[in-house]
Amino acid sequence: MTAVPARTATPAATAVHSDPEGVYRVLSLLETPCHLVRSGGRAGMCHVPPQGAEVLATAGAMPPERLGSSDFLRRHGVRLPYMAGAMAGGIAGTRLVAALSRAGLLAAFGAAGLPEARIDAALGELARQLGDRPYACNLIHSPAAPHLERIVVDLCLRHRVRCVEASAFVRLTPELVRYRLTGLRRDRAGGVRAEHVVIGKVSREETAEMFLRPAPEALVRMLRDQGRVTAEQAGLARAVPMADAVTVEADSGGHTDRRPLTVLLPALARVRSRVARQCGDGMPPVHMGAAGGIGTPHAVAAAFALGADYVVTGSVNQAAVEADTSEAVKRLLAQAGIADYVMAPAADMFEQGVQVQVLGRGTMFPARAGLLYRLYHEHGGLDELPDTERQRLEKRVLRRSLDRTWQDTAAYLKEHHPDWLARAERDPKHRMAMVFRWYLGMTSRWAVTGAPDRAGDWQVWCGPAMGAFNAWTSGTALAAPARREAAVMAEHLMRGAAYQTRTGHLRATGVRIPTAGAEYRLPVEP
Ligand code: FMN
Repeated sequence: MTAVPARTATPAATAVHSDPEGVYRVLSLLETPCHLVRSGGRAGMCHVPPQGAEVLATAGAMPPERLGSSDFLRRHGVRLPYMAGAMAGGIAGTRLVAALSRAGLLAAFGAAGLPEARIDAALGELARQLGDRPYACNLIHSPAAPHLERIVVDLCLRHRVRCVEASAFVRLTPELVRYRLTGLRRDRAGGVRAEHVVIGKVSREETAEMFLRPAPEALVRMLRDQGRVTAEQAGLARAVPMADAVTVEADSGGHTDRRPLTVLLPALARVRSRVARQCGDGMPPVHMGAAGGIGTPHAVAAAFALGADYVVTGSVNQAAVEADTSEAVKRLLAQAGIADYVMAPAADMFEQGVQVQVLGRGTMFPARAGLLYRLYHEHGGLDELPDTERQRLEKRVLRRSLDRTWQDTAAYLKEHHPDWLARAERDPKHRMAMVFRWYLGMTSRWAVTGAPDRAGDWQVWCGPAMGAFNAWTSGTALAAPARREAAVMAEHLMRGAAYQTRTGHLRATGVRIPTAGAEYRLPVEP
């Protein structure tokens, strides 16, 4: 409401726009402040108020890098506070990680479920291609097979991976602590440098807390006594939290507690404040990110409005050109709506009744996997299955005999988990679980390879973020699977979020944004 003195500005910058297209153009130039002014008797938007104009409202520049935490950008050497979370089985593979890293964004390689040789090759490839650019490798907690954590940590150390995304940890393990501690150094100023960055992914208060505190002393002592970390590293452990960042995961694709982000993020931010108070000022701050359900600019903007330092996407990246899954699955994902997801039994924790969120449209997997869990729950072993159920299983689900499935399962267990084989030979219920897990494991593989004769069995981890992304991009260039490059998707999500944030600020000061300017626009050209 003040008249501003004239500034040196181009005529284009001082042009006052009141037509919808002109207003959108001004609002969408995010790198420049914008003003609502009254000039020559009419109100409109401009970048620089013309001489004598009355300024009614102002919004500062809002480039996407201004969202979230600038400290996060520095710590991880990235351009935007945006991360692509891991996708198991190498779906988040070298192509996806490298594409995002080259665009200045952080992405985690999906090491879970891959054999050692494939992780080794992928990390070698990333180190060669990316050098010092940012990227991460997923380290997934494997309580049933702890040696898998050791393998991944050894590979990360060998290939000098500077960041791990640690997920599914219900307690801290020696391997995760070893990774963190072997990166600790004293810097020249007498402080502590943590060269092995840990990003913990959690969905509960107690697991968040363990990442927010320093490594437990008993584990640190054990690693020191075993000579797996030096005495100096053990001594420095209490000066830093276990993680540099904690990703708070709400309703997501794959393993999920399905909590709303609006509940979870503020609750875990309170835990962070409490722990920070208890640990004192010397402890470096831990960034907190938001994951789960993020597939539109509005969702990104909402996560930052809730206080997130950075955002993490997952489901939408599976549809990216660079994702290592089949083109057929990407086409299926492109058709998914916001309600096309269901929970289905998880392969890794089938017996415990753990479920994962999967695509429910275009595949029969959820129903078939549900049948397997019901049969497992109701019967003591394969021999106890009623004939009708057995036939249904063999004809419609496995499409091979139970005997043959058991033979293949036994051959696999003999090589990879001989102790599980011994138990399956003794215990018919365990044998049934192993046979059913064969199906659950194969269904992911059939999806990744796009096996056409098994299209009805494809297991595709995915959450509603995918449907939201499809609805948002409908009728635009990004609707086509071939146009969904991961970095382009990220860029539009972040620019769109900055746009929505800035128009939100203007709205909060009483400015009425015309309908044409209410939404960030995607390119529509082919
Ligand atoms: N998170 C992990 O930490 N490790 C994994 O191996 C893993 N695999 C995933 C596989 C797929 C296909 C998807 C969609 C997600 C997976 N996630 C995994 C979770 C993502 O990294 C990310 O946190 C999550 O998808 C974000 O929620 P959204 O799906 O709603 O975007």
